[in-house]
Amino acid sequence: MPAKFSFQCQAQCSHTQARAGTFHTPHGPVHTPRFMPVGTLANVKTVTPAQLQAAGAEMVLANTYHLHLQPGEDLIAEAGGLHSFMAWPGPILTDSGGFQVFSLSKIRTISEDGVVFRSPRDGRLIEMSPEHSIHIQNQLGADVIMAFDECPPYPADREAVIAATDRTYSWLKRCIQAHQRSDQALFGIVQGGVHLDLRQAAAEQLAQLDLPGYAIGGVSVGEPPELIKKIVKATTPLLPPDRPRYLMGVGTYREMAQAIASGIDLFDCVIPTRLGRHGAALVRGERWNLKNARFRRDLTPMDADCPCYTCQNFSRAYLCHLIHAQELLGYTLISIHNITELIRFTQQIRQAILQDRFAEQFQAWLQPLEKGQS
Ligand code: PRF
Ligand code: ZN
Repeated sequence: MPAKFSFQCQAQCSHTQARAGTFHTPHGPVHTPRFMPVGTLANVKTVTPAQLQAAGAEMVLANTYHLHLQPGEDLIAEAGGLHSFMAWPGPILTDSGGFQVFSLSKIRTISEDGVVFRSPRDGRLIEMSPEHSIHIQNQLGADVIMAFDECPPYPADREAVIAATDRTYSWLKRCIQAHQRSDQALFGIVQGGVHLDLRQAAAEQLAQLDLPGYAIGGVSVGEPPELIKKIVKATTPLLPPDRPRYLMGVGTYREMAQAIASGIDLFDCVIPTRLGRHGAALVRGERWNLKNARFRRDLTPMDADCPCYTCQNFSRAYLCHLIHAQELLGYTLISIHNITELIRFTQQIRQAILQDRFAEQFQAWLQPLEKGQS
């Protein structure tokens, strides 16, 4: 662990693997378990940093792939790095671009060396290698940077998953070699698809490298949801207990509660902001479409118990009106609520772990999904 980082466990659940911890970074602490809002292009869509802070955000995400394409890491470095460019004073994590290259670009070639792809913006050919990704992330200056990995699609042949998992490991070693800054923590990523033996072998290999943190990637890519739980449960026991663990791209109530029960500390997901931009709110575990006629004359707040700016000041009827009129404020207000809601869910779990009441209080979320539930 680089000197400016540390991870302490404050409590361990006596019935599950859940733990409450604090991850210290050069830009402040992250209290875990915690949901991290996604700010792909150096902004959380429609939400200001002040609003994010009020929503309880500690660490936010940004994306190497997107920021390399626009506006470029040179400009961000010249601006003094991501923190000052986007005026976010707290911890930031950048994803490596590994996953985004595979999901968003027309790949030209993929080889041991790296990936060549066409920019979806202007069609130019761009090369991304482990060294290049780390160089870009060193320029961007986030507190946590991610290894450049290959996320195999689902479904994929076992042979193809083995190749991607092996490549992810050899790329990780190159990322470690290339990484220059001691004020940034490099996290490794466990791949292995839905094959538990491959996941376990990868976790054991990565654990040997003594990294400051570990992520589980390659889930939530179209596999049946119950497999996520199995993959996480099989993988976390093989990761070092004194390092933070991050489940990439996961962020529904149920998936987070179940992953926390297996010892996951950090999550990110576009769901709260994507839903917000479509006028949909996460309320007490449900999804509400604020466009619905039932809200048109409803002058009560969305959730009277929610401390967020939106629920404290505005009615369902007002939000329904804004969404119908396609007013931009509507998307902001619903995004603020949704982010607050998922962060608050993880904070409530943290409190429950500290009191050793997690298994009891969150029992309903730890059960498998039944028909009609979300
Ligand atoms: N790798 C990286 N980023 C990711 C993923 C991954 O596998 C996922 C998979 N759910 C989301 N984001 N680098
Ligand atoms: Zn609210």
